[in-house]
Amino acid sequence: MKRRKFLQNASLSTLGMVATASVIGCKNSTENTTVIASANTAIQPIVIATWLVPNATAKAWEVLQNGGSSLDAVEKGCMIEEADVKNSSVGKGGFPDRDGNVTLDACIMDKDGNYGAVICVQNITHVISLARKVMEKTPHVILAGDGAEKFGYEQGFKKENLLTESSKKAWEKWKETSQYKPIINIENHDTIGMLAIDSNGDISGACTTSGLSYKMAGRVGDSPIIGSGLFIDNDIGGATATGMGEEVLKTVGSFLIVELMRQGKTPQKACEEAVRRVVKKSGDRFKDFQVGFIAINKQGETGAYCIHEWFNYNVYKQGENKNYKSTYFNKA
Ligand code: SD4
Repeated sequence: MKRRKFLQNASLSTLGMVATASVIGCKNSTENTTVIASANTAIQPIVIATWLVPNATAKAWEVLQNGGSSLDAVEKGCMIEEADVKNSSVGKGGFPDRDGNVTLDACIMDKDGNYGAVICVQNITHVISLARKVMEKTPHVILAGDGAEKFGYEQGFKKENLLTESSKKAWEKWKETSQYKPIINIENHDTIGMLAIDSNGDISGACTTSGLSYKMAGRVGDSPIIGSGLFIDNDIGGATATGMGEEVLKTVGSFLIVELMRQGKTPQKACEEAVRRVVKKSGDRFKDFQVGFIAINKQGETGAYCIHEWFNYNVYKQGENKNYKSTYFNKA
Protein backbone atom coordinates (compact mmCIF):
# COMPACT_ATOMS: atom_id res chain seq x y z
CA MET A 1 0.00 0.00 0.00
CA LYS A 2 1.48 3.33 -1.07
CA ARG A 3 1.97 5.73 1.83
CA ARG A 4 2.09 9.49 1.87
CA LYS A 5 2.53 12.07 4.57
CA PHE A 6 -0.06 14.69 5.42
CA LEU A 7 0.54 17.98 7.23
CA GLN A 8 3.40 16.58 9.23
CA ASN A 9 5.40 18.67 11.66
CA ALA A 10 3.21 21.74 11.28
CA SER A 11 3.81 24.53 13.76
CA LEU A 12 1.40 24.14 16.66
CA SER A 13 1.97 27.67 17.91
CA THR A 14 0.64 29.25 14.73
CA LEU A 15 -2.03 26.74 13.89
CA GLY A 16 -3.70 26.10 17.20
CA MET A 17 -5.35 22.84 18.19
CA VAL A 18 -4.25 19.34 17.26
CA ALA A 19 -5.84 15.92 16.80
CA THR A 20 -3.81 12.85 15.84
CA ALA A 21 -4.98 10.58 13.06
CA SER A 22 -3.77 8.96 9.89
CA VAL A 23 -4.86 9.76 6.38
CA ILE A 24 -5.47 7.29 3.60
CA GLY A 25 -6.91 9.40 0.75
CA CYS A 26 -9.56 6.65 0.30
CA LYS A 27 -7.10 3.91 -0.65
CA ASN A 28 -3.62 4.83 0.57
CA SER A 29 -2.63 5.07 4.20
CA THR A 30 -0.01 6.65 6.37
CA GLU A 31 0.40 6.47 10.10
CA ASN A 32 1.05 8.88 12.95
CA THR A 33 0.35 12.05 11.07
CA THR A 34 -1.21 15.20 12.44
CA VAL A 35 -4.39 16.98 11.43
CA ILE A 36 -4.53 20.62 12.34
CA ALA A 37 -7.58 22.81 12.88
CA SER A 38 -7.43 26.41 13.91
CA ALA A 39 -9.49 27.40 16.91
CA ASN A 40 -9.62 31.01 15.82
CA THR A 41 -10.85 30.88 12.24
CA ALA A 42 -14.55 31.10 11.33
CA ILE A 43 -16.45 27.83 11.52
CA GLN A 44 -16.20 25.92 8.26
CA PRO A 45 -18.74 23.28 7.32
CA ILE A 46 -17.44 19.78 7.89
CA VAL A 47 -18.69 16.20 7.62
CA ILE A 48 -17.19 13.16 9.31
CA ALA A 49 -18.44 9.60 8.98
CA THR A 50 -17.41 6.13 10.06
CA TRP A 51 -15.66 3.86 7.52
CA LEU A 52 -14.85 4.29 3.85
CA VAL A 53 -17.94 6.14 2.70
CA PRO A 54 -16.75 8.85 0.27
CA ASN A 55 -20.05 8.95 -1.61
CA ALA A 56 -21.99 9.51 1.60
CA THR A 57 -19.72 12.31 2.82
CA ALA A 58 -19.76 13.85 -0.66
CA LYS A 59 -23.56 13.94 -0.61
CA ALA A 60 -23.61 15.53 2.85
CA TRP A 61 -21.01 18.07 1.75
CA GLU A 62 -23.10 18.95 -1.31
CA VAL A 63 -26.06 19.67 0.99
CA LEU A 64 -23.90 21.92 3.17
CA GLN A 65 -22.43 23.71 0.16
CA ASN A 66 -25.93 24.50 -1.02
CA GLY A 67 -26.67 26.16 2.30
CA GLY A 68 -28.47 23.13 3.74
CA SER A 69 -28.63 22.34 7.43
CA SER A 70 -26.41 19.82 9.15
CA LEU A 71 -29.58 17.80 9.79
CA ASP A 72 -30.35 17.57 6.07
CA ALA A 73 -26.70 16.80 5.38
CA VAL A 74 -26.45 13.80 7.72
CA GLU A 75 -29.79 12.41 6.57
CA LYS A 76 -28.98 12.67 2.86
CA GLY A 77 -25.45 11.40 3.43
CA CYS A 78 -26.59 8.30 5.29
CA MET A 79 -29.24 7.58 2.65
CA ILE A 80 -26.45 6.92 0.16
CA GLU A 81 -25.21 3.95 2.18
CA GLU A 82 -28.73 2.74 2.92
CA ALA A 83 -29.43 2.51 -0.81
CA ASP A 84 -26.10 0.85 -1.62
CA VAL A 85 -26.81 -2.88 -1.80
CA LYS A 86 -23.07 -3.56 -1.74
CA ASN A 87 -22.88 -2.27 1.84
CA SER A 88 -23.85 -5.39 3.76
CA SER A 89 -24.14 -3.59 7.10
CA VAL A 90 -26.55 -0.79 6.26
CA GLY A 91 -29.99 -0.54 4.65
CA LYS A 92 -31.02 -2.64 1.66
CA GLY A 93 -28.62 -5.55 1.19
CA GLY A 94 -27.71 -5.62 4.88
CA PHE A 95 -26.97 -9.08 6.26
CA PRO A 96 -29.98 -10.60 8.01
CA ASP A 97 -30.48 -12.02 11.48
CA ARG A 98 -30.32 -15.77 12.17
CA ASP A 99 -33.82 -16.28 10.81
CA GLY A 100 -32.99 -14.59 7.51
CA ASN A 101 -34.76 -11.29 8.27
CA VAL A 102 -32.98 -8.00 7.62
CA THR A 103 -33.78 -5.69 10.53
CA LEU A 104 -32.64 -2.09 10.43
CA ASP A 105 -31.93 0.36 13.28
CA ALA A 106 -31.34 4.10 12.93
CA CYS A 107 -31.34 7.34 14.83
CA ILE A 108 -30.88 11.03 14.18
CA MET A 109 -30.26 14.00 16.45
CA ASP A 110 -30.45 17.72 15.72
CA LYS A 111 -28.90 20.92 17.00
CA ASP A 112 -31.69 21.45 19.52
CA GLY A 113 -31.16 18.07 21.14
CA ASN A 114 -34.19 16.54 19.46
CA TYR A 115 -33.84 12.84 18.75
CA GLY A 116 -35.72 10.22 16.77
CA ALA A 117 -35.08 6.53 16.26
CA VAL A 118 -36.48 3.37 14.74
CA ILE A 119 -35.65 -0.17 15.70
CA CYS A 120 -36.05 -3.55 13.97
CA VAL A 121 -37.56 -2.22 10.74
CA GLN A 122 -37.82 -4.98 8.13
CA ASN A 123 -39.23 -3.50 4.95
CA ILE A 124 -38.14 0.13 4.62
CA THR A 125 -34.75 1.08 3.17
CA HIS A 126 -34.36 4.66 4.36
CA VAL A 127 -34.72 4.18 8.08
CA ILE A 128 -32.70 7.32 8.75
CA SER A 129 -35.50 9.34 7.14
CA LEU A 130 -38.06 7.34 9.08
CA ALA A 131 -36.18 8.17 12.31
CA ARG A 132 -36.32 11.83 11.34
CA LYS A 133 -40.08 11.55 10.81
CA VAL A 134 -40.42 10.02 14.29
CA MET A 135 -38.49 13.01 15.65
CA GLU A 136 -40.47 15.61 13.75
CA LYS A 137 -43.96 14.17 13.41
CA THR A 138 -44.69 12.15 16.54
CA PRO A 139 -44.81 12.88 20.28
CA HIS A 140 -42.33 9.99 20.76
CA VAL A 141 -38.64 9.44 20.22
CA ILE A 142 -38.42 5.72 19.37
CA LEU A 143 -40.73 3.49 17.34
CA ALA A 144 -39.99 -0.22 16.99
CA GLY A 145 -40.91 -3.04 14.61
CA ASP A 146 -44.40 -3.18 13.14
CA GLY A 147 -45.39 0.13 14.71
CA ALA A 148 -42.43 1.89 13.11
CA GLU A 149 -43.29 0.37 9.73
CA LYS A 150 -46.97 1.22 9.99
CA PHE A 151 -46.02 4.81 10.73
CA GLY A 152 -43.60 4.72 7.79
CA TYR A 153 -46.24 3.61 5.31
CA GLU A 154 -48.58 6.32 6.61
CA GLN A 155 -45.79 8.77 5.88
CA GLY A 156 -45.43 7.49 2.32
CA PHE A 157 -42.43 5.19 2.66
CA LYS A 158 -42.29 2.32 0.18
CA LYS A 159 -42.49 -1.31 1.34
CA GLU A 160 -39.46 -3.22 0.05
CA ASN A 161 -37.77 -6.57 0.40
CA LEU A 162 -34.38 -5.70 1.93
CA LEU A 163 -32.83 -9.16 1.56
CA THR A 164 -30.82 -9.19 -1.65
CA GLU A 165 -29.80 -12.39 -3.42
CA SER A 166 -26.18 -12.01 -2.33
CA SER A 167 -27.08 -11.39 1.35
CA LYS A 168 -29.41 -14.38 1.19
CA LYS A 169 -26.61 -16.54 -0.23
CA ALA A 170 -24.22 -15.36 2.50
CA TRP A 171 -26.84 -16.22 5.15
CA GLU A 172 -27.42 -19.67 3.64
CA LYS A 173 -23.69 -20.29 3.72
CA TRP A 174 -23.54 -19.10 7.34
CA LYS A 175 -26.33 -21.53 8.25
CA GLU A 176 -24.10 -24.46 7.27
CA THR A 177 -22.20 -23.94 10.53
CA SER A 178 -24.38 -21.33 12.30
CA GLN A 179 -21.38 -20.10 14.24
CA TYR A 180 -22.01 -16.67 15.66
CA LYS A 181 -18.75 -14.76 15.67
CA PRO A 182 -18.91 -11.05 14.86
CA ILE A 183 -16.25 -10.10 12.34
CA ILE A 184 -13.86 -7.26 13.12
CA ASN A 185 -13.86 -4.60 10.34
CA ILE A 186 -16.13 -6.00 7.63
CA GLU A 187 -14.74 -4.95 4.24
CA ASN A 188 -13.92 -1.41 5.33
CA HIS A 189 -17.50 -0.31 5.41
CA ASP A 190 -19.94 -0.99 8.13
CA THR A 191 -22.51 0.88 10.20
CA ILE A 192 -22.49 4.51 9.14
CA GLY A 193 -22.42 7.15 11.85
CA MET A 194 -22.18 10.68 10.50
CA LEU A 195 -21.64 14.07 12.17
CA ALA A 196 -21.81 17.45 10.42
CA ILE A 197 -21.44 21.14 11.12
CA ASP A 198 -23.22 23.56 8.80
CA SER A 199 -22.40 27.15 7.91
CA ASN A 200 -24.35 28.36 10.96
CA GLY A 201 -22.03 26.30 13.12
CA ASP A 202 -24.85 23.94 14.09
CA ILE A 203 -24.13 20.26 14.67
CA SER A 204 -26.31 17.25 13.84
CA GLY A 205 -25.69 13.53 13.68
CA ALA A 206 -27.14 10.31 12.30
CA CYS A 207 -26.46 6.61 12.57
CA THR A 208 -27.94 3.75 10.52
CA THR A 209 -27.25 0.02 10.43
CA SER A 210 -28.53 -3.48 9.85
CA GLY A 211 -26.75 -4.37 13.09
CA LEU A 212 -24.56 -7.36 13.66
CA SER A 213 -24.89 -10.07 11.03
CA TYR A 214 -26.75 -13.18 12.15
CA LYS A 215 -27.79 -11.63 15.43
CA MET A 216 -30.64 -13.19 17.39
CA ALA A 217 -34.08 -12.10 16.21
CA GLY A 218 -35.10 -8.98 18.12
CA ARG A 219 -31.55 -8.01 19.07
CA VAL A 220 -30.94 -4.26 19.24
CA GLY A 221 -27.47 -2.71 19.28
CA ASP A 222 -26.15 0.71 20.17
CA SER A 223 -26.83 2.44 16.85
CA PRO A 224 -30.42 3.61 17.48
CA ILE A 225 -29.92 4.32 21.17
CA ILE A 226 -29.35 7.90 22.22
CA GLY A 227 -26.02 8.40 23.99
CA SER A 228 -24.65 5.05 22.84
CA GLY A 229 -24.54 4.98 19.04
CA LEU A 230 -24.91 8.75 18.74
CA PHE A 231 -25.00 11.88 20.82
CA ILE A 232 -25.06 15.57 19.92
CA ASP A 233 -24.84 18.61 22.15
CA ASN A 234 -24.76 21.67 19.93
CA ASP A 235 -22.84 23.66 22.58
CA ILE A 236 -20.09 21.06 22.77
CA GLY A 237 -19.93 18.62 19.85
CA GLY A 238 -21.02 15.16 18.82
CA ALA A 239 -19.89 11.56 18.72
CA THR A 240 -20.95 8.32 17.07
CA ALA A 241 -19.93 4.69 17.27
CA THR A 242 -19.41 1.56 15.24
CA GLY A 243 -18.60 -2.00 16.19
CA MET A 244 -19.90 -4.29 18.91
CA GLY A 245 -23.03 -2.52 20.04
CA GLU A 246 -23.37 -4.45 23.27
CA GLU A 247 -20.08 -2.99 24.50
CA VAL A 248 -20.89 0.54 23.36
CA LEU A 249 -24.25 0.34 25.13
CA LYS A 250 -22.61 -0.64 28.41
CA THR A 251 -20.43 2.45 28.40
CA VAL A 252 -22.94 4.86 26.80
CA GLY A 253 -19.94 5.68 24.65
CA SER A 254 -21.09 8.62 22.53
CA PHE A 255 -22.55 10.49 25.50
CA LEU A 256 -19.36 9.81 27.41
CA ILE A 257 -17.27 11.36 24.63
CA VAL A 258 -19.40 14.50 24.49
CA GLU A 259 -19.18 14.85 28.27
CA LEU A 260 -15.40 14.41 28.15
CA MET A 261 -15.22 17.15 25.53
CA ARG A 262 -17.37 19.33 27.80
CA GLN A 263 -14.73 18.83 30.46
CA GLY A 264 -12.08 20.13 28.06
CA LYS A 265 -10.77 17.06 26.24
CA THR A 266 -10.12 17.27 22.51
CA PRO A 267 -12.30 14.98 20.36
CA GLN A 268 -9.26 12.74 19.91
CA LYS A 269 -8.52 12.41 23.63
CA ALA A 270 -12.20 11.91 24.39
CA CYS A 271 -12.45 9.05 21.86
CA GLU A 272 -9.32 7.46 23.32
CA GLU A 273 -10.72 7.62 26.84
CA ALA A 274 -14.03 6.07 25.74
CA VAL A 275 -12.26 3.19 23.99
CA ARG A 276 -10.10 2.60 27.08
CA ARG A 277 -13.31 2.46 29.16
CA VAL A 278 -14.78 -0.18 26.81
CA VAL A 279 -11.57 -2.20 26.89
CA LYS A 280 -11.20 -2.04 30.66
CA LYS A 281 -14.75 -3.20 31.29
CA SER A 282 -14.36 -6.14 28.93
CA GLY A 283 -11.47 -7.88 30.68
CA ASP A 284 -9.82 -9.94 27.96
CA ARG A 285 -12.80 -10.03 25.64
CA PHE A 286 -11.80 -6.88 23.76
CA LYS A 287 -9.42 -9.04 21.69
CA ASP A 288 -12.44 -10.48 19.90
CA PHE A 289 -14.46 -7.40 19.10
CA GLN A 290 -14.06 -4.01 17.50
CA VAL A 291 -15.39 -0.71 18.75
CA GLY A 292 -14.61 2.57 17.01
CA PHE A 293 -15.68 6.12 17.78
CA ILE A 294 -15.52 9.36 15.85
CA ALA A 295 -16.16 12.79 17.35
CA ILE A 296 -16.29 16.44 16.46
CA ASN A 297 -16.31 19.54 18.61
CA LYS A 298 -17.87 22.94 18.14
CA GLN A 299 -14.63 24.27 16.65
CA GLY A 300 -14.70 21.62 13.94
CA GLU A 301 -11.82 19.58 15.36
CA THR A 302 -12.22 15.86 14.81
CA GLY A 303 -11.07 12.72 16.57
CA ALA A 304 -11.27 8.97 16.09
CA TYR A 305 -10.07 5.94 17.97
CA CYS A 306 -10.76 2.23 17.98
CA ILE A 307 -9.68 -1.00 19.62
CA HIS A 308 -8.22 -2.82 16.62
CA GLU A 309 -6.37 -1.60 13.56
CA TRP A 310 -8.14 -0.73 10.30
CA PHE A 311 -11.12 1.21 11.48
CA ASN A 312 -11.21 4.23 9.19
CA TYR A 313 -13.37 7.25 8.59
CA ASN A 314 -14.10 9.88 5.97
CA VAL A 315 -13.81 13.61 6.53
CA TYR A 316 -15.04 16.18 4.03
CA LYS A 317 -13.80 19.69 4.76
CA GLN A 318 -12.42 22.65 2.86
CA GLY A 319 -13.50 21.01 -0.38
CA GLU A 320 -11.56 17.80 0.23
CA ASN A 321 -13.01 14.36 0.85
CA LYS A 322 -10.45 12.14 2.56
CA ASN A 323 -10.35 8.83 4.30
CA TYR A 324 -8.26 8.52 7.45
CA LYS A 325 -7.04 5.47 9.21
CA SER A 326 -7.90 5.66 12.90
CA THR A 327 -5.27 5.23 15.55
CA TYR A 328 -6.00 2.22 17.73
CA PHE A 329 -5.56 0.65 21.15
CA ASN A 330 -4.49 -2.95 20.58
CA LYS A 331 -0.91 -2.88 19.37
CA ALA A 332 -0.32 -6.50 20.44
C1 SD4 B 1 -24.55 -2.82 16.22
N1 SD4 B 1 -22.91 -1.09 16.22
O1 SD4 B 1 -25.67 -3.13 15.85
C2 SD4 B 1 -23.74 -1.89 15.37
C3 SD4 B 1 -22.99 -2.70 14.37
C4 SD4 B 1 -21.78 -2.06 13.83
O2 SD4 B 1 -19.77 -2.19 12.86
O3 SD4 B 1 -21.50 -0.92 13.99
N2 SD4 B 1 -20.93 -2.78 13.20
O4 SD4 B 1 -24.05 -3.27 17.24
